[in-house]
Amino acid sequence: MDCTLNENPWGDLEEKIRKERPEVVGISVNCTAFIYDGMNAANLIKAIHPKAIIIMGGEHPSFMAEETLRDCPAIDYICVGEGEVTLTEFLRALERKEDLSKVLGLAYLDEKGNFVYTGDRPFIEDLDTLPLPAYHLAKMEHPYVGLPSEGQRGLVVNFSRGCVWECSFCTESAFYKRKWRKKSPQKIGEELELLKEVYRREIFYVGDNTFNVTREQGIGFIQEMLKRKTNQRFWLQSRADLILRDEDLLDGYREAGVYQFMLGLEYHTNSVLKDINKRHSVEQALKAMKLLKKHKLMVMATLLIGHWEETEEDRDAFLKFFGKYVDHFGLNIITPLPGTPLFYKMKEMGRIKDWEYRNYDYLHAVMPTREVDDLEQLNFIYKNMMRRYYWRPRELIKLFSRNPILRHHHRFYITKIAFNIMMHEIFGTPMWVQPNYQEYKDYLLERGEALPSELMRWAK
Ligand code: B12
Ligand code: SF4
Repeated sequence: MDCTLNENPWGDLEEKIRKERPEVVGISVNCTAFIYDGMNAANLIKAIHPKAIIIMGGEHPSFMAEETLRDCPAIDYICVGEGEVTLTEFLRALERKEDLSKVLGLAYLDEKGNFVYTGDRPFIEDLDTLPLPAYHLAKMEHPYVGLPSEGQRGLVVNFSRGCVWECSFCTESAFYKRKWRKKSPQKIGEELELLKEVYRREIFYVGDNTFNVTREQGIGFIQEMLKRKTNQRFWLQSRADLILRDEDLLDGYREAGVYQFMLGLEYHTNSVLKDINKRHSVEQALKAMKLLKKHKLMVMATLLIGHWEETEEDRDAFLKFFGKYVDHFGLNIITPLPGTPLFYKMKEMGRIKDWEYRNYDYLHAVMPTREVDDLEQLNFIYKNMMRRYYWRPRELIKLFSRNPILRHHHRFYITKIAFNIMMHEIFGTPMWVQPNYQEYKDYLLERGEALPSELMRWAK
């Protein structure tokens, strides 16, 4: 059940649990910002069906297993790390009433309330051994199961896991312990062909942290797509230094259907890049952007502002630098996401000012800078940078670009995302949820005495 697709998520969840009385419920929480909703869901499930065994997985609970278990006693187990094998063994052990402490990758509190971690689950070495994602179980025709900027023809797919670099703010290299594993180009081709034939999907955001960690993976992908001629389009994620390394493959990528590379370029000064352990230079970033343009590939940059030493002049230079080359960008505020090296360092230095995890979504400042101590002021500065970027004539012209992808993206960004952010700021409308989304506490109020009163006390 993907609650983000349900117009009445809390009610639908309650109804499903009451009807199906499941023995085990798995809850997925990837974003730190959503951890409280995961806890609310666990409390609701436990209250209406106390026999249900609840296991939670995903990045945030993996990193903060003990904290999560103590904050929400309704959660019985946490799957730490990759889920496929751990969950299978967990269910098998439950069924056979075997000792769960022998199942690697589990965290729980024992009868005395002591925290138990059963040990690291080894990573799945060969991702080809996994079955295809169960697309037939997903609501593929739902309007939200698409690519926001590309609609129903679009989809997010995943062909590798992890990354071998170690940027200080990055949860994924921490989650996958700097290990990179991939599906073979042939398996990728099979999946894409199925998506074309059965689900009519033609355009993909490949959510891999770093698509081309090895040249071979890029070459294999290009060959496979040229061979299959499925005529699909791709937006890949990579790094500036890898674009330079694989310059000779860029035309091949384009011919294979790639229309855009998203690069984590982050900032325009080498001192900040060094500080966040990015391991590429500003010069490399500039060269990579120019190369992509030369090979008629679009440049999307993900960027990070809000660094400790940052000044107003830095922000001006930042906008000038990136505004010149990128087709579009994802502007984020540096966030000490639990589990990252940045989190532990900032915590130790006492720089984290806001511990409300709902704000850990890259859109809210939770740490001050040397110059600006007030987080609200930083949030204002951030929004102002967005405005300054998007209201330039150069960007507004893109609303009418002849490139349909760029045109759609800008129209989507300005009418939907920017509008949602504005509504969030003015009216406090929650983000990332359905337009008629009901807050959990409002749902409890509406249900009144039909639900146990403790739920309101535990609600987060
Ligand atoms: C695709 C994606 C999106 C898509 C989502 C589209 C969709 N509906 O699928 C879009 C672009 C919309 C998006 C938006 C956002 N995203 Co996003 N996204 C991703 C991305 C790239 C891939 C997710 C994925 O499919 N992973 C592949 C699967 C296999 O891995 P997994 O989900 O971790 O699951 C495994 C384990 O965690 C575990 N597991 C997970 N759940 C469970 C449950 C149980 C019961 C068990 C046993 C195990 C288990 O088992 C799984 C298999 O091994 C990840 C980065 C990444 N590579 O994971 C970021 C990521 C999840 N996103 C992130 C963020 C911050 C956001 C936004 C808040 C950003 C923003 N400010 O706009 C929004 C939130 C929107 C929303 N409502 O979710 C962060 C979260 C970081 C954090 N700790 O908070 C991530 C990790 C990227 C990052 N490091 O910045 N995102
Ligand atoms: S290169 Fe990207 S995915 Fe890899 S560690 Fe850095 S931010 Fe994370």
